[in-house]
Amino acid sequence: MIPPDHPRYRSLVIRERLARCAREGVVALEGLTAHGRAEAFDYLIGERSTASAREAARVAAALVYQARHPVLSVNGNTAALAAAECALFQEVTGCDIEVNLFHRTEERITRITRILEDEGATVLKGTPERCIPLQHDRALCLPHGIGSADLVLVPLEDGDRCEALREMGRTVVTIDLNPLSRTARKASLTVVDELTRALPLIVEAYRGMSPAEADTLVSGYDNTYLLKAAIAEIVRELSRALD
Ligand code: PTJ
Repeated sequence: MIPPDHPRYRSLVIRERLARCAREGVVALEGLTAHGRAEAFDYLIGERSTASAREAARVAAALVYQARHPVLSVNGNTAALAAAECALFQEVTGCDIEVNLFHRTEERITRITRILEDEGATVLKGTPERCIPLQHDRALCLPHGIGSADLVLVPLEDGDRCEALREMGRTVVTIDLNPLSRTARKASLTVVDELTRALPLIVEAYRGMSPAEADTLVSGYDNTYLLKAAIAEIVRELSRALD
């Protein structure tokens, strides 16, 4: 039992949830190390949505707004941390949701689908095909889902699929606390923020979006500039850390 007045209460509750989800087979064991790395980066940005993250979230909303067929790709960590946020994202944007796993088993797909559906999401189903030129199981996608998406939102991604999707001409939006990760650098747009903070920011921006604002945001953004701004915010946070 974690005492609610513990100074790191939220962080400890989230760790406990991820550990339980790992025991239940929803989160891959490797997902726990991915979470640890993210926690470290979250410390560095001050555990808050920075100005550049808020700007990136508005651009993400604009890209989704303009997309013909946006798909939110969900893995084990994303389902364990943010199933409700994913369901709300779908309700507001009308996107498809597909479960796509690096450590793929049918049992994990079923469990993750159930967690999303319990929160009210509709999850695409069907027979996957090797739609992406990759050697591992992330190649397996639904032809009517990621296979035909023009935009794929890939939170907590592991790099090579992002690159392959970009080479296929798709728009890739990622949410990743690590501004230096391969995904962060290869994506069309990276929101350097914690998943459960970033998704609601994108939803909020989407709700107020107009076609003209979407045009302005999409034509004016530069992912490298946003990543450099995120790094500058980390440096500023560090320089104030012990004041
Ligand atoms: O469920 P599976 O089988 O698809 O596997 C999922 C994992 C996460 C194990 C797999 O995708 C993986 O190994 O990912 P990586 O290469 O560790 O990359 C995950 C990225 O997401 C890292 O750069 C982390 O910093 C980032 N990340 C992890 N948790 C969060 C996060 N970014 C934002 N918010 C988080 N909560």
